[in-house]
Amino acid sequence: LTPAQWRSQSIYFLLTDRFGRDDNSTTATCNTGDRTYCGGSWQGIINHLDYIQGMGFTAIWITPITEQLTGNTGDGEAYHGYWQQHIYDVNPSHGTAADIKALSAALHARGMYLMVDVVANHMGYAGIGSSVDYSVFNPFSSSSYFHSYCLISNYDDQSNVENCWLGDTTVSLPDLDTSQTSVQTIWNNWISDLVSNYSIDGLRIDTVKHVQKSFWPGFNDAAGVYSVGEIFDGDPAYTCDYQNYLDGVLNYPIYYQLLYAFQSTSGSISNLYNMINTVASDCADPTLLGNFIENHDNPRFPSYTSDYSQAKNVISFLFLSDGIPIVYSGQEQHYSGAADPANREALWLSGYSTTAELYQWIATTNKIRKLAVSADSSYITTKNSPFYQDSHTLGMKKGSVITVLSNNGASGSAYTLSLSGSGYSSGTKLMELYTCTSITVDSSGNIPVPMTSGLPRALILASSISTTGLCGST
Ligand code: ABC
Ligand code: CA
Repeated sequence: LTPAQWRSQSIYFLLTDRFGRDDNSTTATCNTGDRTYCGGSWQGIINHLDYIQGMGFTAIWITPITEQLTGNTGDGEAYHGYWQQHIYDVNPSHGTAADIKALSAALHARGMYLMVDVVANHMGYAGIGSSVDYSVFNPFSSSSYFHSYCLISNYDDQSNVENCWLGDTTVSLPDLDTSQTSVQTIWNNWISDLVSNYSIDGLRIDTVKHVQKSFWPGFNDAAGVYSVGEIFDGDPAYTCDYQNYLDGVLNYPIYYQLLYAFQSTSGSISNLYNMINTVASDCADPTLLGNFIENHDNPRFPSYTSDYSQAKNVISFLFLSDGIPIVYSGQEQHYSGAADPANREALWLSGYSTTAELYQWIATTNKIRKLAVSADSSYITTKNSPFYQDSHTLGMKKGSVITVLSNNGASGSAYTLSLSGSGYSSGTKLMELYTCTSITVDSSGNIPVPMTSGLPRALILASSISTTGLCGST
């Protein structure tokens, strides 16, 4: 799938080990603190695609499929998939190559897509970096393919970030010398074959900032599909530059400001407002970024606040601003694990509840986004523009959809917001899509938006909802 085709998709991100099991158990224990395999598998994902599609997702992103170091280290097992040793084989703990192909086929039969996480920066080794037995790797079976051992010690020094090693002294992440032509050739051939063997539609690329920028265009081209890179950094100037080398990047700059704005009722709306504009100008194409508020590396949103209204606001933002929305498995169940490894709870323990409040909120929000896409062919490439802010409220407009967010929280009172600056003229008829309330722009050109309980609102021209199935239309 091309970048242009990915723009309108929505992605459900899961750790293969933690989403679904072959036996469909909803009780198998999974103690995150153990950092060991819990029994999820590729077949287990196939078994529960209805659950994912029921929220309106059109794609899944799965953790790396390559064969990993085995055994239990002082840092646990390689259940997450980022400690690879054999890149031409798949992780037998998750199933077989045939299972991955079956997953891909099952997704495609539903009109859904497969995004796979890949790692080009490093391999994984159980032991200190000074005593790695390189013969365990396939390929890269000699030290000559790697940078010499040093742990990353200074994140402000880009050459240290690129040429020294991630990991610790218990599990090393031997750092490939990606400046070598031989290493580049192996990776480019590998990614090209991987994408075609498993009919992969897109890539999430790990540890992008740890490899020199000039490596990425060749890798992205060889993949031939949309690639979104992980640059774990909240500075838009730093992170956006990578979009000049890869189709997309994960939107860490927005992640932080979205979190800060909604983690409490006193979060800064204006910092988020400003960051929307900064990212739109610093990044080459904000509509190709990957938006998220949770992932497997950071504390889950409910570990900061248990408030459901705040959780709904951040979800609405992910779907109704520029970029591709990404929801991390468990977010829809309001899981609250904090730092790695606590944020990697098994989804099956929720019983795959489709009545969960956020499951339903995501389903509705996905419908709203799909309505916007179908009502206006330029919606998805039209830049989101924030146009209103007060100390608790943000108003933004993307194409024909106005989104109003509030950080007042669930105990916020009911009031009518007089929303100025929308550009709509007096008498324009709108529909609020979460509550199906008709609203008419007032004589001063302000929109009287009924607010309550700190919940978000989404407004569209009343005339464009027919036939969408939203708000009783048929
Ligand atoms: C394991 C254990 C942990 C234990 C750790 C030492 O070992 O599970 O409990 O604490 C994989 C596994 C992890 C595992 C690691 C290391 O490997 O999933 O469980 O941790 O063995 C990606 C993946 C991630 C994966 C790897 C490695 C990379 O998403 O799941 O981890 O393949 C850095 C990397 C980033 C990486 C992340 C985990 O570490 O850059 O690619 N993620 C600063 C740095 C970032 C750094 C981040 C976290 O800290 O700048 O580069 O990410 O360490 C903001 C700034 C940011 C700053 C943050 C903290 O503050 O703007 O720059 O990030 O304001
Ligand atoms: Ca590196």
